[in-house]
Amino acid sequence: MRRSLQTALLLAPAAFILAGSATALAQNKAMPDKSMSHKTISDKALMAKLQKAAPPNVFKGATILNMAPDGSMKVVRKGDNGWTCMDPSGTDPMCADQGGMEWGQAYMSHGAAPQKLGFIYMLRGDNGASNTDPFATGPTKDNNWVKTGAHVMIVGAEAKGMAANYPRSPKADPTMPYVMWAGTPYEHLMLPIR
Ligand SMILES: [Cu+2]
Repeated sequence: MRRSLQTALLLAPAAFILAGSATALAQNKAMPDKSMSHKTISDKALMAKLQKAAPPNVFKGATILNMAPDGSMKVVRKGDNGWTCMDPSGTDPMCADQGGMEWGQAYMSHGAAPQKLGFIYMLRGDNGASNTDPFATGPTKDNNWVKTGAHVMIVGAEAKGMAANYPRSPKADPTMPYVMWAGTPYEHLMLPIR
């Protein structure tokens, strides 16, 4: 990984998440958020959560990122298999490949999705998300909040053609494959696995 990319990655306030307001994310972009202190967990507790977020061998060789109190991501363990595991929101442990990481960074900075395919494991499920507003931070009566169990995500601009073949309704059925954030630059395929 090039140094510049790695640095940008480590300074990311909270990959993919729904923590912090959209405005705060837009203002901070790649800078740690000094205005609020983030909830942190020990590296050991984090490892236990991440271990079950992906198949054992994916986790075993992955780079592990933990969030510092200032919101920056620090490397707990440097991996060698191309995967990165983290739980920036504290409730959504995940492991992403390189394309998945680039997509997450694009999302956080409100930038264009990379012209790639990315893959993200979330085998412990998520804590819920608006299916229509990528930057919603909690359920409202009209933001189509949906909670999905164990799943994988196909992300990136290259996933668009594939996503066209799956349900794009604002009201998702999370027991079947569906498109999250349809019609936004961050639309992606959600694939429940049990
Ligand atoms: Cu997910």
